Amino acid sequence: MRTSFTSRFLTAAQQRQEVIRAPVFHSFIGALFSSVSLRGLSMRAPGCVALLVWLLNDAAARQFTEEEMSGIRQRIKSMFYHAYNSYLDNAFPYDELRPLTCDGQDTWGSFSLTLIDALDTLLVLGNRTEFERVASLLQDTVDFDIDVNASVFETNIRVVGGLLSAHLLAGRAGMELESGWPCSGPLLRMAEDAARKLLPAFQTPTGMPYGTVNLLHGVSPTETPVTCTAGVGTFILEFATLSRLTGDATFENVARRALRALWKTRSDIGLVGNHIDIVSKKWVAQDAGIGAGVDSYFEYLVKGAIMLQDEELLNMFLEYDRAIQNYTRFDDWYLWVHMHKGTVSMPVFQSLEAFWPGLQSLLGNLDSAVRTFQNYYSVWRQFGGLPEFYSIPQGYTVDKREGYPLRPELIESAMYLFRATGDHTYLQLGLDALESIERIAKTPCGYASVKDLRDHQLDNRMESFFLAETIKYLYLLFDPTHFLHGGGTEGDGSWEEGGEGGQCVLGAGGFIFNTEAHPLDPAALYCCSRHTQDRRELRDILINLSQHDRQSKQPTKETEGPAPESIALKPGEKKTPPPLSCPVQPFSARLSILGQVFSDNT
Ligand code: DMJ
Repeated sequence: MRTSFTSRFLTAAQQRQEVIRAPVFHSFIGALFSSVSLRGLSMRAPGCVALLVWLLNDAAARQFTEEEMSGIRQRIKSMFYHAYNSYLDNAFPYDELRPLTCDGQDTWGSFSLTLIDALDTLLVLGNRTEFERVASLLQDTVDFDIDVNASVFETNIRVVGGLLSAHLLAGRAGMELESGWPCSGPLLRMAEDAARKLLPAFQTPTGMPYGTVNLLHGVSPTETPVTCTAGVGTFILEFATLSRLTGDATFENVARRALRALWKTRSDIGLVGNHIDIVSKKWVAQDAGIGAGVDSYFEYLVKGAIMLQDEELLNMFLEYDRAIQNYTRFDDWYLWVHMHKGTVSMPVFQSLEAFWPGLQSLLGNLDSAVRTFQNYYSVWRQFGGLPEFYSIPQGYTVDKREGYPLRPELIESAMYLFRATGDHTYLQLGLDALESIERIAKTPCGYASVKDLRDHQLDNRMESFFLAETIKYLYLLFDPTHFLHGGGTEGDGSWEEGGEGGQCVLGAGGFIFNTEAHPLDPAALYCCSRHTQDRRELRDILINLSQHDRQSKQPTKETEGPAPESIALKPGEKKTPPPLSCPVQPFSARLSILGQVFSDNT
């Protein structure tokens, strides 16, 4: 069976050039909600895969009652609190808990990463009081003015994403909100503060960012220009959210510039590699695939398209997807191929790739998503977890990549597919995951990464994504009427009001999860953009009026424009709010400010 798979994908590789790449036109809405699978069934394995799918479906014949699901939700909560309390007791204010030695360590920075990453999970589990306590604890204790070299990518998805999400959920948590929320607020200011520290990384000739930045001093002169693809293309969700909430376009602009620069580097056959030199634009690692180093780039094109209703991002993804389906997909597995030649370079499934069926289901490509999920689920069942790398022809783990660091991706896909199909197979995976993790990874002090799935050796590490993502997706899988699923139509998903005079209807358009599972609310972006637009119009009026006033009083150098503003702040410098910073001022109040300007000048 293994040999036959190898020969099948080699044959398929030879046949690849004969695959008809039909030009397909999709309207924006149509593309989001209809299937755009571009390959025929010709390469799918007939017998063995069909049997496997049948067997797995048969296993899924088991139906979960509401009572069982509620019991499982309680078990997931206990899992969360075992890990969370242990982090607080033994590791805070360090970034992470070390679950074997029962202490803490800084890993991705020095900003209590686990607490920031876990904050919105508290609310997802319904713990408003602890959410509120931690939100204010973080405001008092976390400082981003630190001499630390931090990953631009990780700081963005975990810290900026976590704070933005907590900011947007603060209303639902019943916290006291400052006037102007959701377009202003202390957690939003923290997110902006952290993101501003990342901006120096984007000041490159191409606009593609460096991988690491010192939070106090900016990019080191010795910093390597080589970074991974996901490190360039995983900013649009957080940065567009920041820009649209605060009215400062800088963040969205740098994220878009990086995306456009990366898009231009794709190969003639429409693929991108794994690592790129962001100064010379040369591809340093030329393996193309959907896993480590690339994964969230594709995720952000799709989710960015949905959150921002952005056709440019969607079209980029659809073009990549055509090439991915043509060159990398074999029997609903996705392999690694050479980005220029399309020849197979690594017939390996990586656990990070397990987000793909969920992403495909967002695009409406359900059939293919279901089949790919079944492939990945078969690996889970073989090992009781997903090894980092799995050799598809050999049907076994890859040397030195046998670990399972409690990643969320397969559970994440199960959540999307259960929402899309209602098939209880996905609940079964959830229960398997819960039981495996309890059995293999639980320690008296938390949950430990599995170093080797073959003998269940453990590593002294509990990554922050275990609380931010793995447990959150697991809980949401078993809570189909949770407000994060409902978009205001199901369960307790009642809409929430915010903004001036309650004019923002929040949560109405559903939520988009960033790649660290932090939910973002597109309705808030829309609402605050409207206020920003009003504010800009008002500012333009004021500038015109004051220029007119100055010109009439003294002759000036007419051609002199405003000094170009640096996008980054100097160390220790704080951003001063623009003179008209209240985002939700009623129009009548703005008129009175206008009146004030007149009266001051007269
Ligand atoms: C998370 O930090 C994010 O999901 C990221 O995109 C990929 N890796 C981990 C989880 O596995």
